[in-house]
Amino acid sequence: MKEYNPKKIESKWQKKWEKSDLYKAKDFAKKPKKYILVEFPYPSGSGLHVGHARSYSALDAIARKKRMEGYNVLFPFGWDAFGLPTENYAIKTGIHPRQATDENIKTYKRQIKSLGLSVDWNREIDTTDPKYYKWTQWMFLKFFEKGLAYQAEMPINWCPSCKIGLANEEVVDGKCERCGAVTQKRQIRQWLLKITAYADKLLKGLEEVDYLEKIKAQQINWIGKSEGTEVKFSILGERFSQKENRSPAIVSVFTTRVDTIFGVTALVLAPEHQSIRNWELGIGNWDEVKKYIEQTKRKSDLERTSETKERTGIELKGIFAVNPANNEKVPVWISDYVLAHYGGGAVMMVPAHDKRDWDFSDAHNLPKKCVIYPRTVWGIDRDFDPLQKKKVFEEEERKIDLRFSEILAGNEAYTEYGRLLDSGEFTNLESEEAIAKITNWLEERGLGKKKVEYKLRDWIFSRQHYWGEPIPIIHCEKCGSTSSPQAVPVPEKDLPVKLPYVKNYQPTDTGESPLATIKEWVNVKCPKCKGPAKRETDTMPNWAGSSWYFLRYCDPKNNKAFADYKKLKYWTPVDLYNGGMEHTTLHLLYSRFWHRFLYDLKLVPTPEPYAQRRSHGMVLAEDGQKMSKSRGNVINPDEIIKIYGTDALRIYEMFMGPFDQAISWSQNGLVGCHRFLSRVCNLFNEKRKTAKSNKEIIPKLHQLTKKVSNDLEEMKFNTAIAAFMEFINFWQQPEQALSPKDAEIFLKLLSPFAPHLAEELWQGLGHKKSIFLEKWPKYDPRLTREESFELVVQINGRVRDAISAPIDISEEDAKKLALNSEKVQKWFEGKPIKKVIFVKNRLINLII
Ligand code: ANZ
Ligand code: ZN
Repeated sequence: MKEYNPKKIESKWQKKWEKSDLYKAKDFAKKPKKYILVEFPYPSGSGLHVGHARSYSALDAIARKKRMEGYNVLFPFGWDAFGLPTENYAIKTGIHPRQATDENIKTYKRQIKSLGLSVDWNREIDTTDPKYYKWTQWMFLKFFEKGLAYQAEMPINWCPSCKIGLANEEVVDGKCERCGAVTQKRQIRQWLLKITAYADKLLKGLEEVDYLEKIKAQQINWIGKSEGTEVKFSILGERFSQKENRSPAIVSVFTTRVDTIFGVTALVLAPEHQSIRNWELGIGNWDEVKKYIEQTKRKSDLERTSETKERTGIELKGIFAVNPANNEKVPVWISDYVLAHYGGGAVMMVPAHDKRDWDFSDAHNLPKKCVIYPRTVWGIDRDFDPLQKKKVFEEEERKIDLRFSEILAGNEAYTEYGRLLDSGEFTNLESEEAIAKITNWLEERGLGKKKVEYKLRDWIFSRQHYWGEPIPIIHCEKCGSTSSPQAVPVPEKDLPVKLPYVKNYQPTDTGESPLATIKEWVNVKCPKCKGPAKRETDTMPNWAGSSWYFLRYCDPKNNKAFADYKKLKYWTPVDLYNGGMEHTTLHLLYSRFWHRFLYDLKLVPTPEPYAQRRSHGMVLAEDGQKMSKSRGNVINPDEIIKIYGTDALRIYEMFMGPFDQAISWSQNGLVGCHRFLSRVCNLFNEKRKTAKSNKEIIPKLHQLTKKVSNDLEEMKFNTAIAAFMEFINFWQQPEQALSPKDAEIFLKLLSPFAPHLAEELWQGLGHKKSIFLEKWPKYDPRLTREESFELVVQINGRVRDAISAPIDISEEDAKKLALNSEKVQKWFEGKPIKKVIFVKNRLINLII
């Protein structure tokens, strides 16, 4: 190729690669397997976006390298195609979701192919294909069989103006995303999957996998395991006691700080607390209370627990609670900062030691009682030198006393552990010990017990929409089991329950799915008693199909099972899974749960689905904003490819910044990458005939090999590409030359990043077979030792400069070098150096 012209070569190679099935993953091949997975996209009407191209290009580069390293690589692709956007599009345009989906998939597939990804298209899947969702339904029935799919009354977001149920993501700031009306909560009967039964397994499993730390941390927080104490408060009231034979009502609270129980000043209930209705007669200000309960319904949990919001609440007049630790009577309040679905929906209020309680008490002029004395030096370290101890103690005591007086004066909440004050027989104990002892004490008296709580809630699995997998259940008046009255599973032989064709996808104004209006579909015979029965009309959420799609890639055409166990055994777990951070607590957690359930049924070979999880940052528009249709700042990869070619787009997407960080698009950056490829092309034209590489360039080539190999392993794509650019600058000098064999090494290294150009130049060197059938280059470690490194210079432990220094530089020389730097000098102002800390080949720290 004379001049770099991507248009001439890219589609040519894409066609050749596809024809020769170059990227086919072979079941049971002798080579070691590598399963590399990118999250499959939702084929929306707006087409592919350069954000998609970032992770796809990067993971493709890894897949290509792994093949060249001798792995049997599975790098599949598919479509997560059920869901609301398509349904909404259908409502707007009258185009059937099936037709819209097919068209969108076609566009996406063309676009993804134009990225030159090394995908094995034989394994393509589509979650809306009945042959696929048959198995999603089948798995749902397994959950049902095991009692992990159940029905309950749950609130949905209801838009009173559009008259439809909204998904959480369609509610923005408490308002309907489409019309802006304030949404309400409506109770309807829904299906749930009992993910909470797997809370502990999901936590434990994290220990076995290699996920980014921030991903693990988010899942751990989301599951929110909390160990504490359940404490029972009895509720009394004048009007209660007048009724004969009425045992006092009991309210259980959950606390992680039972050591503060002697500081309780009130009992606070969530407005939704079940007991409140039973006390209507006993509550003096019922009307006011009722009003507050109504108001709460409109708020989201996020609003309710926000640190900054005003602490509202109402006292329940006429009743009070008894603190089981000291039999003290305390008032009972309701407040929306107490959540209904956690810890029994009630808290014991300890304002002196809890920030939220503190704010609440401040807002309502309630008393605060301090019962935890801040930790003293004695409490922490018992074997101090007595003289020292006295001095430090006096010093500390003064500080602590100061703080303590603040706490006592009601100016500050002390929320840490300490020593108990005014706590009856537990006074003077340390918090840790007190928690254990008070819990025991309560337990012996039947007033409380140890308890573990989780933040994780069961997964609401119903959607009142059309474009989803029908839930394969038939409701029969006569049949059903006691746990799920009247719900009869569709027999396996009748799966899939296909989505019927409809003309109108508009949700009904009862909140039911549009399927409810299709009488011929809804009315069926009960599979058990053959009596008249009705189909379930809710569909599954779009998280259903994506919970197991990686299994289907292992055996996509199987019609006897969701996948053959032996194939699963060969391919799973996924070795590397890349996806968005926004999926950490949804898809990633759901699919781990789903997989662990299948594992417990011995249907899959490993407990965890993904051995490694990594995540990419978003690509923002040039102005730093999120790309979106409404802002008109979306960049379409088609346009880029047309002008600059796929390889330039790929290189730029990987070069733009550290892979896990969000980054703004830069047209200049893209142009620079195109120029880089032209230079590579020119170099191959100009320097083609050299027989021998010169001495200087050989170590550079080995260093490049090492850098690119390691950086790809660590997903540092940007620094790998920077190394190519540096190498090219060197090679470009007139006196530098690479032999054909060495130039081939360069091409092999470049091939995962710019596959089309690499293949073209490779075959230009006279090769008949693809470069992707070559072995990944090795380097000689003796040649890769750098001659210089970045010496970090610190002053008093703070980094002030970094200077290039020869490897193995001595402390003396390093010091000289550091003192020569202007940046360093300006920190001295004539002060002498007291001490030097020197870490060889790393840093020098000057203490002044
Ligand atoms: C008394 C107390 C005193 C508390 C103190 C803390 C400090 P985690 O770690 O999140 O489990 N709590 C319990 N149920 C609640 C609910 N439904 N809504 C809002 N808050 C609730 O936190 C447990 C603590 O959160 C519990 O311990 C309770 O406040 C509060 F000095 O009880 B604590
Ligand atoms: Zn029946």
